[in-house]
Amino acid sequence: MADNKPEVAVIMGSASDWETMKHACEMLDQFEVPYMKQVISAHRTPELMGEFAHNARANGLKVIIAGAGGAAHLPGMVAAQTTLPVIGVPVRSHALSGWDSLLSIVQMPGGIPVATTAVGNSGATNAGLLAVSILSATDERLAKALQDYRDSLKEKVAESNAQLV
Ligand code: RP5
Repeated sequence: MADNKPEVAVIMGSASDWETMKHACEMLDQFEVPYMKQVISAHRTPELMGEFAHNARANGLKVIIAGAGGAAHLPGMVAAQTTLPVIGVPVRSHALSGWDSLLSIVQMPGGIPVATTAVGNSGATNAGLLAVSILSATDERLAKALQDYRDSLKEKVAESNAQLV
């Protein structure tokens, strides 16, 4: 749900991360949360990253989802420059299957938190859901929508028994 007043930013180090990060956007679309999406590279566009992070709260953002692969410093470097919650998504890399991305993002030294998800598509999906969950602390509509979503997962499990033939 692209909007003039996004509450969530979905940023990624490269357009090559989009195939993964689109799953976060799909969840935000599903819950009708306004968001923006942008390629911001920690090493190719460090000034843009700093400007984005420094202005994020003043620009009305409430949660930042940052996906990156390899030496994945984008989530940590953004978290270092904003007090907004940052969710890091480790994108699966070619060389090390995402181990490098995961360890780069998850091992933040104490003081600057990054909430790290699983590697890849599931992680991006959960990043979208976690952003919704954070917003739901002060948004009744989202709290109810999340409960409905959980109930639908429960129903799917019950229905899946019919496949055991
Ligand atoms: C990181 O390097 C990006 O997050 C991406 O996952 C990885 C490879 O980038 P490209 O070479 O595909 O642009 O910065």
